Amino acid sequence: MKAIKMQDPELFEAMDLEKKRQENHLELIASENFVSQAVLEAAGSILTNKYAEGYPNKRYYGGCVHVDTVEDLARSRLKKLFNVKYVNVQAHSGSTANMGAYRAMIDNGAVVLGMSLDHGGHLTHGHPLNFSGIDYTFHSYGVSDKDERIDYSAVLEKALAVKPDLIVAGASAYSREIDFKKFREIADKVDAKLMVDMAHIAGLVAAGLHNNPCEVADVVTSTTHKTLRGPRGGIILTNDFEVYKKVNRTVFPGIQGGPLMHVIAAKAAAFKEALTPDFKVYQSNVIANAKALADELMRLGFNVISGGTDNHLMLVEVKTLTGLTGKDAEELLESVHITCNKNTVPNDSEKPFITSGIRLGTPALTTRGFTPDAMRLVAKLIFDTLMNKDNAFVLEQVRKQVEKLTKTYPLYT
Ligand code: DSN
Repeated sequence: MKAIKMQDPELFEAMDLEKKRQENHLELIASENFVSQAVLEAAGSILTNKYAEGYPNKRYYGGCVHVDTVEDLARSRLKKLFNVKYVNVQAHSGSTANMGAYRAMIDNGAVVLGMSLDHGGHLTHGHPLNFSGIDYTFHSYGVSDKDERIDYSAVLEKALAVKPDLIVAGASAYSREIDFKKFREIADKVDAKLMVDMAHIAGLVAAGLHNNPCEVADVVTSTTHKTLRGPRGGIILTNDFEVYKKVNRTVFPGIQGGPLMHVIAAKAAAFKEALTPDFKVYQSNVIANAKALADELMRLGFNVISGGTDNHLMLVEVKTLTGLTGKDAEELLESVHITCNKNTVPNDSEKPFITSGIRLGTPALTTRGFTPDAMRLVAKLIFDTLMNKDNAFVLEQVRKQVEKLTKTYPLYT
C-alpha cells in the first residue's frame, strides 16, 4: 500500500487498522475467509481499468482480447470445479446472482418457496424489504421443532399447499448437510423448478464433502468469498442451455453493465486454487475444526442448535446458559477480539436485531492453520468471556490468550 500511504494518509490509516484487526482478532464469522496473495493481487490489478460489457468474443467495447482470456479461464475452471456445463461469472455479488437466477426462472408475481429467514434462510430468499420479497410471492419452510433440522416431509406438505413455481434450497445459518436430491423430488412432485443457493457451502461442495446441487437443480447460485475462499462476488451455474441463455441476458444487460474484470481474474485465481488437492485438505480441516468447536461448546454447557454440525458453521443459543442476548454476546466477544455475529435461533423470542444466539464458523481460522485443539481452546475462551462479563481480570486474560493464538497462527506473513 505504498502509494496509498504517500498520497492519502487518512485512507491508509483506516485500511492499515483493518489489516491489523484482521491479524489480531479471531475471525469466526461463518461467511468470511482470507484470500491468497494471488487472489489479492488479481483483485487489486490493472484489470479494474477495463470496460468489457457483454461476454467473451461478444463485447460492446474494443480491446477485450486479454480480458476475454481471463473470463474464459474463470469459466472453464468453474465448470470443472462443480462438474457443470454452463456458468456465468459476472454477477457482482450473491444477491445479484440470485436476482439473475430468479429472473431467468420465473416472472414477477410468481410463487416461491424458500427457507424462512429466522430458521437460517437469506435476505434474498423472500425478505419483505428485499427485491425477492417485493417481486415474488414467497412462502417459507423451516426446521422442525423436534431436531432443528429441515423436515423434508413438512417441506413437501407446504409445497403441496402453496403450489410454488420455484423452490429455493440453501441457507445462511444451517449447520446440517442439505439433501438436494430430496428437494428435487419435492419440486418434481409439485411441478416446480429448483434453485439452490450454495453460497455458504460452495467450498465443501467443490471439495466433494457435500452433495453437489448442480447434479439436480435447474440453476445454482453462489458467492465466491465464503468457504470457496475467492474474491467478493457471485456466480450462476446450470446444466440447462436454455436457462444459461436466459441467465446471461438477465445478468447483462438485465441487471448489470460492465463486469468487474479484476474480480473475475481473482475468481479465476481462486478457482485454480480450489482445484488443487490442498484445497480438499483445507475443506476437511474446516469441517473437523467446526466439529471440535461445536463439541467443546456443548461440553461446556452451550446449546448448539441441532446438536452439532456437518459443515463449516454452527448456531449457538447463548441466552439460556449465560443470560446474555446474541447482541450482548457479540459485543462482549468483540471486546476480547473474538469476532462473530448475533443470529436468531429457531423460534427465537428476541427480535432479529437482538437475538438469543450467535453464529460461528471455521473457514477463516482454518485458513490461518488452526487445528481442532486450537478450536477447543477458542471454545473455552468464548465460554470464559460470556460467563464473566463483569470480571475485568478474566476478560484481560482472554485477550492475552487471543493475542497468543493470533501470533501462533499468523495471517499474511
Ligand atoms: N451475509 C452473508 C452471511 O453472513 O451469511 C450471506 O450473504
